[in-house]
Amino acid sequence: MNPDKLALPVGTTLDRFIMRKQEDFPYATGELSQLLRDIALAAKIVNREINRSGLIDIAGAYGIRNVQGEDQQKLDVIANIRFIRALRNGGEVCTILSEEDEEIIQTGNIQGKYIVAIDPLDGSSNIDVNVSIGTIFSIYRRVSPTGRAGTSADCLQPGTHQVAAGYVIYGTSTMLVYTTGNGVNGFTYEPSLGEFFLSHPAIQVPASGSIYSINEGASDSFSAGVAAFVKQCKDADFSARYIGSLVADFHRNLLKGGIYIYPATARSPGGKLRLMYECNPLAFIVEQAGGKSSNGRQRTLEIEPKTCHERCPIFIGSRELVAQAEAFIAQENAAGGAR
Ligand code: AHM
Ligand code: MG
Repeated sequence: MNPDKLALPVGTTLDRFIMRKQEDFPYATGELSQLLRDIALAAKIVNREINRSGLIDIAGAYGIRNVQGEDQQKLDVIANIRFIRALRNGGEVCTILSEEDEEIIQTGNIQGKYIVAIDPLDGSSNIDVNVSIGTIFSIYRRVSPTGRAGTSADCLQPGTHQVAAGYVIYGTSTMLVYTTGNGVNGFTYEPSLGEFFLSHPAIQVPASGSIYSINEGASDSFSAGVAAFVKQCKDADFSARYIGSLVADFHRNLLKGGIYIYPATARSPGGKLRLMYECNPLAFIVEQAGGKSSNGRQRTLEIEPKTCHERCPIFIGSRELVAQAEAFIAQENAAGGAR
């Protein structure tokens, strides 16, 4: 009997996939590959901790106190610690920009060539109610010389300079999706083997779609262009889908086609989402998948960042829908600005 029929192959692991991709570049040193593996390792640990999130609230039952007798910290803080530790131990990253830390973090790896911007646990207000959450990351090559600490200039590069970006979605299953600028691939975590396996090769976002994702609770303060675009979506019988967890909303629209919008609103006049570790990584991924991302007027990846934690409006997803939203905003501008 054919042995292949007795035991089906399990598929391509993330590690093997990363190694194969590295072989495509004869001068690659393997440092970026190592960095991606470090992120995947931290993601597995965070996944384990998220899966116990209901249990660790039960005092004593599942180790609410650590060995030093300290109280368990909130999961977003734990995720931050896990990713920072993995990147520090990996040695390839000199500086980290994290949503959880006001200042940039020096890993002490002064020879490290890379910078990571990360939102360790996005949508963390959803943890308590068992809704999908995610990690978003972006990787840059440092511009300052090695041999000393990284600088804020290393962290303030436009999105076009990203060498890799990705996200992890902790959902019905856990997935890691990433790009190194040569298409987008998705990997699903197999918990019993402790491995991510290639499950979504060469992801392409549909050119159009019939899903719009925006927090319509803020509709009173939408600009005229945003309001007109949303009306068009309704007139065209689109479905409204808004989880309130960026990675989950983005991931669904990436696979099914649609548009995610977080515009300027009264409560968040400059938009809510952060350019460096929310908008830019997802913009890189969506473009690599054939989609589009903009702040309504300008391609997200071309925004020149001024501060590490700056925010921007975002319109992201299927390219035709984002282009239509931009057209409505251009009309609004021509008509004299926001209402
Ligand atoms: P966070 O970084 O504090 O978790 O906030 C980001 C989250 C996104 O995941 C989500 O898309 C958005 O905030 C939802 O905001 P709102 O509740 O204003 O619609
Ligand atoms: Mg966030």
